[in-house]
Amino acid sequence: EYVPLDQINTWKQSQSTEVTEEEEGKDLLRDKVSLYKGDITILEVDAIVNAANSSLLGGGGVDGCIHKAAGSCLYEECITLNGCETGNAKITCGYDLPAKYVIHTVGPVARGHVGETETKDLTACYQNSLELVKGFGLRSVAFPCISTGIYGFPNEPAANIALETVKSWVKENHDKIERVIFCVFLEADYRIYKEKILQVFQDN
Ligand code: AR6
Repeated sequence: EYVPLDQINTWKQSQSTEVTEEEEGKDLLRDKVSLYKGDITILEVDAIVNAANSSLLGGGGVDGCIHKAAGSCLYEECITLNGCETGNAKITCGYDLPAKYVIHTVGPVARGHVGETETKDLTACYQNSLELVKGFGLRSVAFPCISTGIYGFPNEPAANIALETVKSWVKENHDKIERVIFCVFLEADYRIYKEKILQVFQDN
């Protein structure tokens, strides 16, 4: 029922292209990223990221799924966090989830508009979540497409921000992270990520 990390292909593994001689033995960025389509709550990773709201007390979308799968102890711990500002992130235990931790981040309410503030806030969600991963000594993390559901951030620019922000961070923190999984839920996002991940992670 659960999907362990070693069953999630890295982006390099899922590419059909052969590894060139030049690449052989090199620690490439695309060894550290995966594109996974499906339910984030079944991933057996160190942490999954929740696209929460500022109350951190649950809601619909992926937030609702995570609270349902984690059980009421997650809600009890979330009460003690006193909410979270847009762009920030807070960590809790994973409880009944296969993931050890949940990182709750609050994406911008975009309603179709991508301006400076929305871009800055969504970037901060990915950065601050990754900083928590590092701070807690975690090695694997899965992200949903933050803000692109109920909060209405357009899918393509959101994917660009997710991929570019993760790429820069992984580059700078290479030894701190083993795997970042982009967990998409919708076919439309899968197609967008599949195309862009190739461009963004093609070379180091
Ligand atoms: N696993 C992975 N991704 C999922 C899952 C799942 N089980 N379920 C939905 N998604 P959304 P937001 C995808 O709306 O836009 C909540 O009420 C979904 O298809 O969950 O940041 C919170 O409490 C979409 O691609 O989050 C907030 O009030 C992505 O997750 C508000 O919604 C994000 O969609 C946050 O809105």
